Amino acid sequence: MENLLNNINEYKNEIAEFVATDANAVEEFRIKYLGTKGLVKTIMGEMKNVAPENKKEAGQLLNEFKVFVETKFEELKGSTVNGQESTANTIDLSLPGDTLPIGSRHPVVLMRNRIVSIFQRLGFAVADGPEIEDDWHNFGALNLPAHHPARDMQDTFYIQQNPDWVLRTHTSNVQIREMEKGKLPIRVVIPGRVYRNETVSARSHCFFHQVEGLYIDENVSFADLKQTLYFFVKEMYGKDVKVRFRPSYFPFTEPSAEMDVSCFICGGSGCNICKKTGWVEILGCGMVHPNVLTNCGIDPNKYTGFAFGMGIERPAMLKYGINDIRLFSENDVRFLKQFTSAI
Ligand code: 2U9
Repeated sequence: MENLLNNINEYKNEIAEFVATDANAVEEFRIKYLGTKGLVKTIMGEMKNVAPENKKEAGQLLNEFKVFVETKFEELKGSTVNGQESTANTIDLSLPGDTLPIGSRHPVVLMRNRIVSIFQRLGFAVADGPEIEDDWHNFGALNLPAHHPARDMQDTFYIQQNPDWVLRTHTSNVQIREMEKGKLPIRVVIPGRVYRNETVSARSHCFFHQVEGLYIDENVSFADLKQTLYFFVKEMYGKDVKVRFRPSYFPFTEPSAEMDVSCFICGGSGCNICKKTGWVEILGCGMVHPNVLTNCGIDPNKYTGFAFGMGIERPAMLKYGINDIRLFSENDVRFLKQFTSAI
């Protein structure tokens, strides 16, 4: 037992000092110490000569020795790669790592977030719904029955497999779905992508983004609509901006209006953006048509509501000086990385 202990300690010193300069030396180490005729196996064989009362202690010693040799072997393997001295021990772990490129938000997302957060502060919730929609939710319920001439205002993409399905032409389908839930009052904004079968050019695209809003409760009036949109405009375009409403027509609202703001580029004196008028159109709005309420199971004698809708691309183009709407969907990193913001 004494002998075994001394021998093991000697071997340990020898092994600790072993240096491998290449893969061959590592293999030599393995054969010499861990191979079938290696030292570990040989010493294990000596166990039969150990007195029974020492067997337990000797077994522990041998196991520790085996782990010691195996650990050393792993170290040697790690320090040489394909016969070359590895760089594993020469890497300076305190050096800073490679920096990851930082992404940026898409300008449509930046503008969407700005618009939505203003309405959120007024208590509007955000709602979402399908982009592939049936005829009823995109048209019928919105007071646009089949063959209504106003359907032509929105060139529609139809789904070939099912003539009842369309790519939604506005996010109003989500308002309809919210109203059908039958839970009142409703105060929601719906940002989302919409599709129109239009020729793609620098000024218009076959898909774009909108934010629409809907507020339905007892006693909601046109004055509430105006006040809400005044607040939005002041937050969005600044305290000094002027606002005007023009009467308009939408099948789903009555009365309907369009809202202009004094040109935030030239301040109203006239430029290319406002086509020398001093005004820029920013949204459409109106009181929800009683037929639309009835279509969704809401009593128009008890409830009234207002709705509004605005595009996102146009204000984003004005804000960021983007002159071609197609840039939004080309995903050119040189374009995208120009927009950095915390929101
Ligand atoms: C329901 C009832 C009424 C949403 C409205 C507009 C007027 C409008 C356009 C602005 C620019 C679309 O992106 S755009 O081309 N929208 O002018 N949208 S009222 O009215 C609704 C919506 C849902 C149930």
